[in-house]
Amino acid sequence: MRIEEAEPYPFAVPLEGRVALLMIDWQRDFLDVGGFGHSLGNKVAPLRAALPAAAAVLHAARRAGLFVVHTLEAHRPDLSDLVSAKKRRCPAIGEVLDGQVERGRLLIAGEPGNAIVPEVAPVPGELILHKPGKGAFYSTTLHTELRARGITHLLVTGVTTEVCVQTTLREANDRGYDCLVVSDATESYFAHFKKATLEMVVAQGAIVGWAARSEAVVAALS
Ligand code: TIU
Repeated sequence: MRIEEAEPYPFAVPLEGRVALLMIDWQRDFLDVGGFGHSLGNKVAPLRAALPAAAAVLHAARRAGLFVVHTLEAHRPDLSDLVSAKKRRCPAIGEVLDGQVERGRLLIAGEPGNAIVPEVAPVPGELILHKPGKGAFYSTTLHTELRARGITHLLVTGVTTEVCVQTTLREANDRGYDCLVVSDATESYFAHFKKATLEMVVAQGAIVGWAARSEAVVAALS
């Protein structure tokens, strides 16, 4: 697989390499009005703009037989995996917002807000990983799951660009994966943070990884 149009230079997977797709935190907690992201004071609507591109890459990855991983920022109902510093700075985690009973507790596994939105919902055979941090490798089995399948390269979509996506890219990069973020399949509550993140990922000769638009990724997978 080779994505010629990638920045800062073509993203090439050698014959002995294997690619997986990471779908980061496409959960209602971040996309819905009344969810966790909204509770932090963010306008959530812009995040949905990245869903068509994320869905296109997901469908292309399935057709190509890639291993697909969906992550959720999700804490255990007893909050035993919620560090006190995170709770102190995000007190809404684990709470039910006033007047939002039907949404359940924020950022908790199994609650309505923790559902992946239908546009990119998992299908049987895809791995769903709950993560208590922003990065998908911290306190999860992701590295083990990828290594067990010989994965060397990652395509990454998700929200938000500068928080969970960037943290995961950096964690993956340090573990030896070559990563490409799909630039129109990720979004932030802050347009300038998205732009800056994509720039810093590909800077200095792909110091963290590569970026390319979904059309180029879908074409390379076809
Ligand atoms: N707040 C914010 O931008 N993001 C998060 O808290 N988590 C993820 O990015 N998934």
